[in-house]
Amino acid sequence: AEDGYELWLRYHPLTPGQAVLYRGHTAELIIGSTTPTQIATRNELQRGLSGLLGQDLPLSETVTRDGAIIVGTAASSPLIAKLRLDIQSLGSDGYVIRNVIVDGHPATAIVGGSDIGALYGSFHFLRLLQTGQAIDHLDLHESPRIKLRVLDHWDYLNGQIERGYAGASIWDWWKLPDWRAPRYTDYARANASIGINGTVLNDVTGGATILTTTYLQKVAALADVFRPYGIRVYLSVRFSAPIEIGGLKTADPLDPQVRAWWRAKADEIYQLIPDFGGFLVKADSEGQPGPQDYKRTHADGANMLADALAPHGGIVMWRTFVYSQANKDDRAKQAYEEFKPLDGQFHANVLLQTKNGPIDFQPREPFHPLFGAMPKTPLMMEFEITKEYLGFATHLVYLGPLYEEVLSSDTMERGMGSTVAKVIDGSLEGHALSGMAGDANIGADRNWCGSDFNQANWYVFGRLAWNPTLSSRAIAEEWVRMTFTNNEAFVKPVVDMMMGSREAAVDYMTPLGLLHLMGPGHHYGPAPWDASESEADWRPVYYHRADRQGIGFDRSSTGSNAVAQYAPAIAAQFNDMAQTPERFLLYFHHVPWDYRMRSGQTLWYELVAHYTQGVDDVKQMRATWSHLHGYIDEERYQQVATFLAIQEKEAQWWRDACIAYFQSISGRPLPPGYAPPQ
Ligand code: GCW
Repeated sequence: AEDGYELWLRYHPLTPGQAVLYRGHTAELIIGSTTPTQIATRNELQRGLSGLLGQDLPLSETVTRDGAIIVGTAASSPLIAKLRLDIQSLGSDGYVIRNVIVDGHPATAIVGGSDIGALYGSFHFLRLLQTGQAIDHLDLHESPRIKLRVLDHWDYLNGQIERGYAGASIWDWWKLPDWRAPRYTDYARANASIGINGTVLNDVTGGATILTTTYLQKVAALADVFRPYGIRVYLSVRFSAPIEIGGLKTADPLDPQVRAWWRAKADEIYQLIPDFGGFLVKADSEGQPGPQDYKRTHADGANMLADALAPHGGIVMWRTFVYSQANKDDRAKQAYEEFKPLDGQFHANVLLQTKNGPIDFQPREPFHPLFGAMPKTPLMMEFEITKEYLGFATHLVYLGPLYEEVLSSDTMERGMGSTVAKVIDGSLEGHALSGMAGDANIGADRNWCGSDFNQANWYVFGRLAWNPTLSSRAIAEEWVRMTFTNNEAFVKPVVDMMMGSREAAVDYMTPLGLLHLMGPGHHYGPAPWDASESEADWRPVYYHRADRQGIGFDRSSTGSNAVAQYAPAIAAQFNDMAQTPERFLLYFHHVPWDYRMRSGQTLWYELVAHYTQGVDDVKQMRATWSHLHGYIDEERYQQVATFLAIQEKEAQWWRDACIAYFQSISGRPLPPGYAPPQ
């Protein structure tokens, strides 16, 4: 049965027409099998090639015929050393895939800067076959632009997942360290296939238990499984752990005993896990403990942990998602206000992990103003892969365009072209450390992600972490071909559907720069009317600020002045209602209902039109899918069809609820021809 377990690594037989393309180039496999990574690479190639081509490739020590595939590194293989391929500049994770001649025989060389590079190259080679590309004129040179490509799991030790919509955690803490479920290896394969090289196993708001010896042994077992695939483990740590599990009276980062406790804890971890990656920290945010509890700064806290890890080569990913004082005038400003003054104070092994936008993973936000504002500090991107605000498991929303929109935004930090991608890959300011994190959507469901299409969001995250300038459309196409079929009649409409899906969700949930209209707490479905509880800044009404005159949050110089956190040229643009891109209009301005939009319509009519457009787009997605019956297996086809029906019903719910509510505030008539709820 097609339960989606294989993800994009399906390796089902190619059609005879496709297989014929590869026949002359897949005659034998020459690959070392000394190290665990080499063995993993060989196993993957054998599994992939025999699955795709329907026959096993003979292993060989030397090139004996045309069409050999030679895999390895110059250091591990004299045959490869003799090829003298220039791969130095590509670094250890990089690789070259190239057609060469060996002893008169045409061959394909997959050469890594290290064993891991060769593993990445092998996955790339398999992808070429999976996506039906020619392999007879290859000269590919690849290396990752970002150093740390990390999944953050929000998994609690009791198996629950914060914002998880795909079942329970895949980490079976009760059976670890003895039972190493085969799924852990499949997890590592899937991640390595897209270049992910780190995983934070536990939630950022969990307790300190993970740092006890008992749990560290379990963590070490997972690290052992992941190591051959180039994946390091990291842990989220609770700032007050020295109190909770260390018996100390304080967690003050400048207290010598606290510092000694963390040093000893780091030493213990590295005894068990020599290549441990480091710590992720959520501090002084949403009730979490942190250095501010002791009147210290984020830099004091991060540096203390960094110093404990530094002797072992570990790093700290310190989150900038701080969000503490309920009555600040504008939540969007807090991170910049707290962190910007600390630029230059962080030790060399600290990255500041910053969410893509200033609020919280909304369907659309402008890029976070910290990108481009802290030149002396490596900023790490945090994207949310799990669709907390985007319809959980069932809504089909491909996040590639969201990620791409943020990465290609221009911060103007050093003039035009200072994109967010260049800030986070370190190239703009010459930082050696760089990183991208994705809050994982993985759970124990058979299909890992709660829906087949959610797998694409894990995939696109990994591909963009490898190279943040890739096109999300090209990535979608790769994924569709690998996950479903190479049949063009299927690929083209499905890629188009994916590419439009995020804008559809923006339209039926939060168009024109609105955000956080979701029901508080669960974040599913519309509740723009919600003004409950005293913490006013957590409620939808606080974000949209609709009144009789208009709607939107004034962040211009007449309002909270959050615009001033951007570079001057961008601030000037966002400060001016007429120049603000309409997709961000109500994020930056409180706009009269009768304001004329670029279309010539009033804001009120335009708002209604966007909501209706969102519903129409989902109807179109459903229609597209209904024409694709028969191209893929029945199981996955039917589930997608059913989920799209749910999405259409709920898009309609969003539209009707939001328009009814906003009309009760605006008092404006509905546009002529508006179809009321059925
Ligand atoms: O988006 C919010 C989520 C919380 C999450 C928090 C964070 C891990 O609603 O569930 O907690 O962000 O990123 O810290």
